Amino acid sequence: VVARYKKMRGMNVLSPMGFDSFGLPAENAAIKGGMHPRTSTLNNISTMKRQLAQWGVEYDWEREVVSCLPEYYKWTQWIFLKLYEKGLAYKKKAFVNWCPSCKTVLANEQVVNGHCERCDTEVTQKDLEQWFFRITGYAERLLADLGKLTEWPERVKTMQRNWIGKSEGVEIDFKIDGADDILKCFTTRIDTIYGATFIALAPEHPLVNRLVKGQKDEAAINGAIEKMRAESKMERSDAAVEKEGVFTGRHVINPVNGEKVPIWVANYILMDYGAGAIMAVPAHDERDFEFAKKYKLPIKVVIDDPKGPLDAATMKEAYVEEGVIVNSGKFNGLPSQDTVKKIALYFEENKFGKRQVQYRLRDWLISRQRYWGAPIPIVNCPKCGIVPVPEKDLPVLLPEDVEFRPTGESPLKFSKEFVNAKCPKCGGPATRETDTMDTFVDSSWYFLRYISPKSSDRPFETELVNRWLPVDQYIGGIEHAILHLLYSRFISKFLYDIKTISFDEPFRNLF
Ligand code: ANZ
Ligand code: ZN
Repeated sequence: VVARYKKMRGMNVLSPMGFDSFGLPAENAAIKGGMHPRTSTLNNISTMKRQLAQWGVEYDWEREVVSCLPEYYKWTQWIFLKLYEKGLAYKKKAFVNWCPSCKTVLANEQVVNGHCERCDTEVTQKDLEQWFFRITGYAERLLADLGKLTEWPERVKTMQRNWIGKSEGVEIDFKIDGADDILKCFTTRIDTIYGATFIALAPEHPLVNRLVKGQKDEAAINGAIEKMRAESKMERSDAAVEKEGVFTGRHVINPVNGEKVPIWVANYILMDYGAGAIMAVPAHDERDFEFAKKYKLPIKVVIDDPKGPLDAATMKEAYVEEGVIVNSGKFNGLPSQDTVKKIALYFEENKFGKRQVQYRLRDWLISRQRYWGAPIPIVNCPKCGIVPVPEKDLPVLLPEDVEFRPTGESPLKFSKEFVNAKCPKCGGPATRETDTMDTFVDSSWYFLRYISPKSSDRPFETELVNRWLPVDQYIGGIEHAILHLLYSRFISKFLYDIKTISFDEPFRNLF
């Protein structure tokens, strides 16, 4: 409708259509139908094209893009290589989301309330070596540039803002009593430092073992910690879940008053946020309050309600609002909100810690142990290590004759012909990377390909792309808010940075 209207107004309209056709949905459908994903995908494409033609939808079919064909995914692999070249694609071992039904890892963005975005199975954690894109390096720009997107729905921008989750606070260096170690804690409420009555560490915190070693009930403490480690991340981040913890027998020194503060390990502290350790202020934080009540830890009021003083002995819940600072030495009487910065500076001057910005956003996990995707263009050489496939050797073709049913390992692993390769660097025998890329990588740049869908020597024609794009009118569902719409913004910014396009936001108007 929009395209037709604009055309009738005499505008130059480019209205293309294409098929984002790699990935789990297409592959799962093929398995269900007992067909090869290629056959079933191409069949579906021709059915859809016939239907669209019958409706009389005016698309420019000369510009059709099909992401599962080599002439397209060659360039998806090219983008991977460019990211690798700039240090923005890397491999690391980490606890990652695993869907036991789809038998593959998932990106954080593909886990919805702890369940797989595709099949709704509960996601578990697995310690695996995987490929990531360093989207966190773009966190600040992805956040700040939301301000440029004046024609985007507020709701989508809010979802992206929350997903990126910027927090400004202080990383405190606590000295551990009777040791040389420093324990770092991240807080957004440094104004409550005098109210810290215990420290809480994530059960996975690297200092835990050293702290507990030699304590008289070491075995019991370790048992309790093991139990917490076994709880799922999903459970542990749920505010409603029962708080569990154990005292390590050790203390830190609070730098502002020299007080000894006991160190606990607690299930509600997550290792992959902030420092994986907190100063707990039960009087002013709900979770800390619940924990302190359960384990009979002291509660100390340091922010008073302007409506009347608080009494730690009778408080029924934490007071989490702003107020007047009390019981806090030289900061007494100051308004809590305006004093955060002052105390942060005081910490920096005295080398008690430093101001820090944290993001919730994590790097984008892009490798999948599934068949129907673009192979990651990497060769592993016993001599040279990880070696990128040279651009001239692209595409790395997806083999057609493999058993593609998911087993938990990439089906490409079982194709000798695919796996065995020559190292591009030393020419010696090597093996190919067998994971495929997340289908959201394919769709993070397709709008650029519409401009010159048949270019065979480059992903897109920069000059034409700069003339037509950013997209004037983009239409899509809310389910893409923190997936496709975030990934496309990231990849556009990257392509802008390597000077292949002249704009760094891909979609002007979003409906
Ligand atoms: C002391 C404090 C006092 C806090 C207070 C809050 C209220 P956001 O806004 O999400 O960044 N925190 C820090 N790291 C954590 C982790 N790894 N796992 C669980 N909780 C963590 O929240 C920052 C606050 O969340 C931090 O500030 C810390 O608790 C907690 F009255 O520190 B606060
Ligand atoms: Zn699944």
